Amino acid sequence: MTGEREVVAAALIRDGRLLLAQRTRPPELAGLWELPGGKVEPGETPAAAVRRELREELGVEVTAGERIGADVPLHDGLVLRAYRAELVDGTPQALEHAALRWVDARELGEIALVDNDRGWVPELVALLGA
Ligand code: 523
Repeated sequence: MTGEREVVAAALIRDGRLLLAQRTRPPELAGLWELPGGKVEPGETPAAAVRRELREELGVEVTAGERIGADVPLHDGLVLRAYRAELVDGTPQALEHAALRWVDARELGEIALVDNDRGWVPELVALLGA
């Protein structure tokens, strides 16, 4: 048996704002906003997956920090987990998303997030220092 496979999502915070990325796919998620990330590859640590996904999706170098919020069970034995991330180098660009936005706590409460990421809002608001 293989264990559950993890999907990582990164909470990148700078100057009291959280980076959100607007999905382009699949059609039912297109236009909704998420914490950027993706599937951990076999043999890869979650922290390495955070670094790789943000390099691929945003063109930045980050370090991955502590987990935040609860696990979110997905389809097909996948589990979604959020980690803090710190920007080390570069300016985020929407290389694989429709757009990027840095949101404050109020904007985070109003933007159309993907359902799976909604449960993290209280922890994220606390991190934003609202
Ligand atoms: N989510 C999600 N929230 C969130 C992420 C990064 C991912 O709900 N913040 C879901 C969306 C998909 C699954 O997790 O159901 C995999 O995310 P995806 O598609 O961004 O990961 P990839 O790009 O690694 O997966 P492939 O489609 O296989 O390339």
